[in-house]
Amino acid sequence: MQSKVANPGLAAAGRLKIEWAEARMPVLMALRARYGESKPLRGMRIAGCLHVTKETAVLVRTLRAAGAEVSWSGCNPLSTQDEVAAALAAEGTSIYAWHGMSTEEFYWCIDKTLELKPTLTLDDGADLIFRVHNKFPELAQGIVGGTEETTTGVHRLRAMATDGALRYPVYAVNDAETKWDFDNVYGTGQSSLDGILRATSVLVAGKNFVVAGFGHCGRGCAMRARGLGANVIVTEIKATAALKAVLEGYRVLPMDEAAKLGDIFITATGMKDVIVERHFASMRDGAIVCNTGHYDCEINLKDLARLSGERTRELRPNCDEHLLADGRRIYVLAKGRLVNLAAAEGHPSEVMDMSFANQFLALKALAESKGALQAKVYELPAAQDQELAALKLKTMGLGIDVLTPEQVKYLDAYAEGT
Ligand code: RBV
Repeated sequence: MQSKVANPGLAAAGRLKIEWAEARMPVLMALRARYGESKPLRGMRIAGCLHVTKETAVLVRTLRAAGAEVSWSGCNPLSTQDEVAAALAAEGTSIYAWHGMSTEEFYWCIDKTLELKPTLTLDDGADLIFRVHNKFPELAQGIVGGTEETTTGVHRLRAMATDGALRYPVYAVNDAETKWDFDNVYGTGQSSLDGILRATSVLVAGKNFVVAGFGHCGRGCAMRARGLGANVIVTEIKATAALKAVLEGYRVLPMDEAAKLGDIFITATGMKDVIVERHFASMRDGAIVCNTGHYDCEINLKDLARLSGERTRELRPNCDEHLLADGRRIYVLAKGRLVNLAAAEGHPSEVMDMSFANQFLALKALAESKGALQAKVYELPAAQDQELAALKLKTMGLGIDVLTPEQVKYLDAYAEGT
């Protein structure tokens, strides 16, 4: 077992964080208990590339308890929780991750995990699977399949599959209802506001809060910002999404207009160049700008550096001030990287519980697939969502109703109308 972390001495603190998460992830813990004996992942070697957080540690422990050998890296240079990485290394997981790494180190870490010669890959943003395809294609033949955690990654993998470039089957974990309709909305909503608050401590009430993109993540951010009393403005490129935002009661504007009004901006689009030079040029003094999309390309920081002549200072942790020629100040949080993971702790454990239960079951399905799957992007079975949601409700002490046989008959009846 090999690893490289920031400070192995942080392991004890990391264990406490993981313990806190385990107490809030009952569904994943139930899977650990259920499969700890039968070990359906025995013989599997899993290379994972996903934010090294306390919740991810609960997943890693569960994969190992089910018999897998694991080698891990983070999927973002700023999202690793160093205590957690130290704790995982101390208990024998091969892990290469530390907070604040360079891009070069980021890829070095991924390449180290591939030395395991994985039979399964787990991605968040598809960087690992791209690495296999582009740099180590010879590894693909030994890989049974992979999983992908996030919207951006699934989008790209689907494009690869359409082009016939994908070499092995991938489960789109993101597309499970118990993932996207919870993690992306409530997880992103809460953790993004959490990141903004930790980095700035500003009052949100009464502020003009601009959300770029009204997908699931943007919807969560808008909802939580409104809950704190902000005037939410939404920008969109898709007519139906914009219309939904309008009917939710948000103001919808093009970014060119919103840029002049916003006090706080958050991008949640998955697209590059959402906030560029002309937007910075029209922003108010003191505007706060951040991103919660997977990649750090949504805010064009090169444009901002040009405008500020690089007159930049770190005013607070995760909060850089950029001074423009006319004296206006613009604050960028977490260097334009995922604000919820870089400036806070990522999504809360309760919501990652279901996302990572889906990850676990997807990897188990691949391990048991015995070559039955093709090199395509697959969705998880819808019935699994109902099972996971039912289990989650049970752990919350909540019950639901059951249809009577008469009602079931009524559901599909077409012989009679009114
Ligand atoms: N995400 N993980 C965490 N606490 O471990 N928080 C967020 C955590 C994942 C989330 O599932 C999302 O799809 C992805 O990070 C974006 O990179």
